[in-house]
Amino acid sequence: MSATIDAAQVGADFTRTFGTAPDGVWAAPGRVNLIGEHTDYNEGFVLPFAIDRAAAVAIRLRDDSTARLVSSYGEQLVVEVDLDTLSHDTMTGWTAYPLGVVWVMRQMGIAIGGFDLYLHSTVPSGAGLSSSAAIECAVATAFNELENAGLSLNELVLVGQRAENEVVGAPTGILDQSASLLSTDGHAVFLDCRTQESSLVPLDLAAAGLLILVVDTKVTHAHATGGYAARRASCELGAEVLGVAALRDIAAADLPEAAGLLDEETFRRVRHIVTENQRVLDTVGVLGDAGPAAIGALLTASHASMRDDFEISCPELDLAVDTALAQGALGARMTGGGFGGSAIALIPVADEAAVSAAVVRAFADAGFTAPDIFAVSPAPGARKVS
Ligand code: GAF
Repeated sequence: MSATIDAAQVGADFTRTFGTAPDGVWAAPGRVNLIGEHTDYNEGFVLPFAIDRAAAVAIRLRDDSTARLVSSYGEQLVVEVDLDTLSHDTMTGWTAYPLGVVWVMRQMGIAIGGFDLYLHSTVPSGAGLSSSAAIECAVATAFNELENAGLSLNELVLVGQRAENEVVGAPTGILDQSASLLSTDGHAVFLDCRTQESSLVPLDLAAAGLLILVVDTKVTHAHATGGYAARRASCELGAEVLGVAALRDIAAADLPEAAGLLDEETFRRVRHIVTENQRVLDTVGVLGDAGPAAIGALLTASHASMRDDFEISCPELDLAVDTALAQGALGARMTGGGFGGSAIALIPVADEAAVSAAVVRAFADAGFTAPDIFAVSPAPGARKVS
């Protein structure tokens, strides 16, 4: 599957499916989070960038209240619903992402009527690269424009997050939607998740002779269940016991005292968030001073913190990171929510083949499913593409 979205093809697939041309095609990218994991819902800092893999939706408005949705994935069955009967707890499968966004926007008073929608995505699902946020942001961007809703990018971020929280049922933060909506080519997005203030940080990997390799371990995860929610609950407990609004308010200097107030496990969860916030700030500083070649140690320290303190890594992610480092990566870490998904490695361009081969070999030797490995670079955010 080609990673690049072919807007004309998506439009043609819409026309073939529904018999008329779409009103437009909108695309929104997946993301790699360079650093700052699980800090978003603790009102802290993150530093993601959009990748050149995206979800694209072709949409045509109808003059009734029917929505018909088709995805290029699988059997291409038409899912048909009456928007007037839509309820936040009845949407299932992939259509929960586009319909969730429509439900939230209608809740906000935006008069979205019936529509036909065709989805094509090149963001692998379950790989920790925000395939769901990519769909949400493409759909939110489309209806913001089609209905002249006038929502700002930060408001669209919150639309996507509400769809994820209230419809899909995943208690996620604003990292993924912010990356998908706020990114521009060649930059990472430095975001303060408390205020939603953001700035663009130049990330010219090629000029430094570097690239970021993604290792999709093929261990899939879902944030609506299990570990993600448990980590969030631990963080909330930590903040409550420490008497702060969010763990953002705890500084490294507070950790010795926190250790005496928290049970051992909650303390390690808190320590990850506190040190990870500092690593994001440090990474932004180092990028501005010495450039990307100097951030490797921060990335690797972030992985160790997620593996040992936050306990969201898995053997496949650890093997990807360790193998890349042994093969000369400047830094490596898992990216995204964890419990599977992808690792990233910052490597010299010349080492791409050797690092990839070493990781493939290590996975085979360990008896793991073969990983998917590809290079990414900072790409533009959500936009109309046709
Ligand atoms: C997932 C969530 F959707 C984000 O909000 C964020 O918490 C991330 O995991 C971990 O940093 O991608």
